[in-house]
Amino acid sequence: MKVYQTNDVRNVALIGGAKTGKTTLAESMAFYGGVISRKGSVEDKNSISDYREIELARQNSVSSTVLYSEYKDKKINIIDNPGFNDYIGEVYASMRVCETAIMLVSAQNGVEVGTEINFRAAQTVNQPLVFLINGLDHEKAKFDEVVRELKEYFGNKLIIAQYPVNAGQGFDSIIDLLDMKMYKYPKGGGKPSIEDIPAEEADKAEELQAALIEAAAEGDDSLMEKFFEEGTLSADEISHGLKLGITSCGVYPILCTSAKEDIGVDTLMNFIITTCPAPSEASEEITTKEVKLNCKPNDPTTAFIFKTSIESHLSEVVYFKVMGGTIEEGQDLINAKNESKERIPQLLVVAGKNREKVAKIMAGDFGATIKLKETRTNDTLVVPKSNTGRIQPIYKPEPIFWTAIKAVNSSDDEKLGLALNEMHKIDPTLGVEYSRELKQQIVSGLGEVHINTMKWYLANQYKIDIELFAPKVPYRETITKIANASYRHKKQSGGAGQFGEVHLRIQPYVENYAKPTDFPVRDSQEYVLDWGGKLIFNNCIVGGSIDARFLPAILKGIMERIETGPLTGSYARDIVVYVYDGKMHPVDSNEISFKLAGKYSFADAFRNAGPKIMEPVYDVEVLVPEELMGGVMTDLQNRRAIVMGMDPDGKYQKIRAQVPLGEMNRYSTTLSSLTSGRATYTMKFNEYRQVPGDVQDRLLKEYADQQADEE
Ligand SMILES: Nc1nc2c(ncn2[C@@H]2O[C@H](COP(=O)(O)OP(=O)(O)OP(=O)(O)O)[C@@H](O)[C@H]2O)c(=O)[nH]1
Ligand SMILES: [Mg+2]
Repeated sequence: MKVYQTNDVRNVALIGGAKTGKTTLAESMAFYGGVISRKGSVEDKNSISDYREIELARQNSVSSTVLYSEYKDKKINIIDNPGFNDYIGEVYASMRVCETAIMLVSAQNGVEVGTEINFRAAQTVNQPLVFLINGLDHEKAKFDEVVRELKEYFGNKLIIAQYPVNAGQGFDSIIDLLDMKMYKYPKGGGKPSIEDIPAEEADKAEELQAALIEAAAEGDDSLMEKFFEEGTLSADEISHGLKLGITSCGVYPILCTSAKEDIGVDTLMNFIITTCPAPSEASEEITTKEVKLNCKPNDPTTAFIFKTSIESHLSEVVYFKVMGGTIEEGQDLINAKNESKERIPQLLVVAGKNREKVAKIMAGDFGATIKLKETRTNDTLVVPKSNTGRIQPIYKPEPIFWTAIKAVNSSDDEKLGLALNEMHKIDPTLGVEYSRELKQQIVSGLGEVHINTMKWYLANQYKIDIELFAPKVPYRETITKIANASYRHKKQSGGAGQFGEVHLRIQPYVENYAKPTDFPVRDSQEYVLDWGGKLIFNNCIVGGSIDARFLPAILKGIMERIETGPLTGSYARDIVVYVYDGKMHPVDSNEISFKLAGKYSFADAFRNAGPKIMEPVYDVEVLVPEELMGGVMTDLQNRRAIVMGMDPDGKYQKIRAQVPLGEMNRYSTTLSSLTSGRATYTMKFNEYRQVPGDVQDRLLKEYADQQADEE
């Protein structure tokens, strides 16, 4: 494989809604560039991009694929992304390393859910974008209408740079507004013939070009001046202006293709190499050690790992972008995270399922290697002795779906743990966590389909049968009124005896709670509990009824009890305890006796202090198209939500609500079916609140039934 120089590389991410033709386009680009000798297809299950078993079975992309094409002595690295929402983590990873994202839009369907979601993702990370209307050979293709819709949704930064002459069946010609030529493609694909614009298209082409030139000149004063003086700009000048506009996210050019018929693929690649920013033209990277990198060969050598995958016969493959300097086979590097050594055993250039060796990879370009010891996605490799710091990590979307998981056969438990960890390394958006409190293994992800994909891998690749079920809710318990209790622990049959008696009072903890007046508080200690809330422990002993040395034992007894509240076995919180009296025995009193007396007197008092269950309440923000708001609101109200407000956001409304966690199980799936996938949401813990009476009754009954089952 040839070594490409920095300026001869372009990196593009193919993004967009599901089934808009990303994989087909990637195949067509690779074929056109001669990287593959035969064009495969998604249907025939022989594309270089959708090659994984799960992708062949489902006929859609499930993870991103790295490949490339060659055009006019330049290398175009391509990352083909899955379109389905739940895989948006892959889109973020590819945008992290590609200077331009190409957003495919179906010429038949126009703006779809996936278009909106990918656009929002691009905006989140300030990603330069080009729109590509694909499928223009389709009998229902409609270019002008789709452009209108795109502008309506995404604003006036969109500008036509190419348009189809005869969209629909028989589509074969594109007018390029940069060089004002018509590209006519032979049937069955191949090189287009370049022709003058036909007379009947001249007016339209000129009008559209004028708008394009204006957009191109916008970001550059000298171009603007020239445009005013001469009334026009050359193709190179338009290209230069557009490049500035693309890089600053000020312009989104619109291009057109039929990936299936290989029409416009040549003009697209030409646009990429002339008008999309080169790696060194994109905004600079600043490492955690404030080192600035501009994808220059003489920058300090730095490689950022943007993807890890497991390939059956190669074990782990890591994909990286060289952010500065050059990387050679056999080179010794260190991981900037912990300075552990890594040697690059093989340097590979990947095109989907195919790999080739290469001697050297220059700044700006992508490569892959295998058998690294502990370097994975989001890590940075740098040269030994001068740790120039880590590259900013990939944007990580928050999980919206949680489930508890366990192996059907407990003999698979350990295997399941290892498999989940491995899957998390490959896909950081798949969260894996063991909750000690709930005693459940919890996995989280970006939707139910994401979790089902994990299930598929566990069943088919790891051969583990699993069960998924709703995670438990981490309830808390507290009290609502003051109660006193006392307990005498006494054991005096044979051997050394045991004796301890404790009198205590408990009171709800709130800020500025009222102190008692009937006994003095001699010493007060405040404990912030690991599970939230507080315990205040007061020594109010007068006259030495209990020795000070027994107080820690009493506290210990209370702490044991507070971990398993009497109502539902959940942690208790927000309680003030006053130990105000008790009794000792001159011989038999010891720590264990006072621990038990503390524990049981506390439990007694708790039962009489109006105990209440508290539930975690989350701040939930739902972004929903205005016209679908009604259904979403009704559903939220059925979940005991308190709606805090609504803010308009373009064509959307942002609903802010507070919702108990117990009501949020599988919310992403319900929201998706209520809105055909057009709404998104985030949730963040806010606070614990007491549950309403009917909910408390239900929970008490559930816990009692569960205790009875266990006995
Ligand atoms: N008529 C027509 N069909 C196309 C075109 N591009 C893709 N298709 C078809 O559309 C379907 C989806 O194509 P893919 O390439 O798998 O789409 P994708 O965007 O990669 O899909 P996901 O990865 O699942 O999001 C396939 O049946 C393709 O043959 C096109 O330009 N014209
Ligand atoms: Mg695909």
